[in-house]
Amino acid sequence: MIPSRIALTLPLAALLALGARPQVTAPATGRSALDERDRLAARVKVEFTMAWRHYQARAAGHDELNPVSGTPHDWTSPTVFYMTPIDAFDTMCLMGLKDEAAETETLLLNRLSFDRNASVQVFEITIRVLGGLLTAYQFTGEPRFLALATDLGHRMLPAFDSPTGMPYRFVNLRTGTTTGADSNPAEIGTLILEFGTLAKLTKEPVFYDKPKRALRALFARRSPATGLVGESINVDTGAWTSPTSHIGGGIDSYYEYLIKCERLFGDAECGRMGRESLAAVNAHLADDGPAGLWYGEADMNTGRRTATVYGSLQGYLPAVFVLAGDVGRAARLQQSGFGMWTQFGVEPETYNYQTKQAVEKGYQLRPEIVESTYYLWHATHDPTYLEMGRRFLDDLVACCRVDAGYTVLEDVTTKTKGDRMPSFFLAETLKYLYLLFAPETTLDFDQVTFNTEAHPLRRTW
Ligand code: DMJ
Repeated sequence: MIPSRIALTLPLAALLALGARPQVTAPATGRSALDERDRLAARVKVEFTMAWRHYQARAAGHDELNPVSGTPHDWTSPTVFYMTPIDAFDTMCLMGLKDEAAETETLLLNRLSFDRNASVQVFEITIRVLGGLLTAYQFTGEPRFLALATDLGHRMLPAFDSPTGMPYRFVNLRTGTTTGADSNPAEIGTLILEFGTLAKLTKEPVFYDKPKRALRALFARRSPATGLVGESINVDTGAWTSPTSHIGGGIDSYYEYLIKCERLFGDAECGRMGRESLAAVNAHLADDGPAGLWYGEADMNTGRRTATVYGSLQGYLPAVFVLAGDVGRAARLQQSGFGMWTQFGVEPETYNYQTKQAVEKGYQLRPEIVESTYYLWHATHDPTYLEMGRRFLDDLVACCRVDAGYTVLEDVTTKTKGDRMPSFFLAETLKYLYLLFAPETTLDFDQVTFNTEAHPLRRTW
């Protein structure tokens, strides 16, 4: 039972002064609130275990589960990466699921081998597999995880051998052949946390230097007029192939990694590039009015507004604002995102915040809004965010839970179900929900930097 409501706490009052507009009521604090958090954490753990067991029953040895049809889905055939186990492993460790973690560790150590004639997407494999292997190593101390990560890192290094230093999108793990010169800021700029950690752990600086050079090359090509970047760029020529700027998919985690690069490695140049980029974003992409704070799209060269769409991927930005020290802005943007969620009962992939209509109506079980809730909870200890998290959990159970796990929605307005449980649901969505409710001793937020797939990297070097 959720305890009785109490008056707003001081941190929230401070946020209100900054313009935040909370619409959820705060639950009680004290012993009963702690009990309630324990109960919610236990619920998340039960849901994770249920989803994992169904993956094991119907899709073991494959990348992902299609939970409605009860069939497996593979990124490559046969799978190279065992995407769900590798992505979910550190969540099991954090939840104390010892049997599941032991079984997964054995599977990964016995089966993973990267000497494959397979062309893989550098960004996805870095954030899910390299990130997962590095945290598996840091959680277990098992040197074979680091050896696998090192092998994978070496096999992906040829991706950086473009004339600009910005990586190609795809690399063949056996031959080093690269393809995909038309790339984007997210795929170019979301590599340094994982490769950089590998550099520190192996003492091979090349793993840091190459993604850092890519970040510099990308930042140098921002518009001199606005400071914004576009959404696609050719890594051979360095020319922008789309001038559309926004904070969503294709650009999103570039901003995130600039800020986190300074947090994890103490790299002040990354921090400077990150803060400059966020200032440009706030100057040209923010729409701040009576309908709340939103971030839309603009032409990178002129700053002219080209669309007023936000969406589920954009929900990471409050978390980045928290790390950058702007908690007031984070709280206001989170409130907008929460309004988008509650309008439909589950958020849509994209949403026109002027017309208040869903544009792309699907929901991919994405974690970003939960991730920002966890960061805001950590920054404010405002119980409003616990209540927000409870709402997300209830809605996920009501709308996305099926007999054999959790599924994406095709349409949040009708709640029509799709048939996929992406690996990030276990790696991120349920992990952030669990950490929101679990005792803070479960993971010391200040000692870790989450990669964009929610793998918590620690500065152990
Ligand atoms: C994840 O793979 C990562 O969070 C990535 O940064 C964005 N897309 C998905 C989750 O939505």
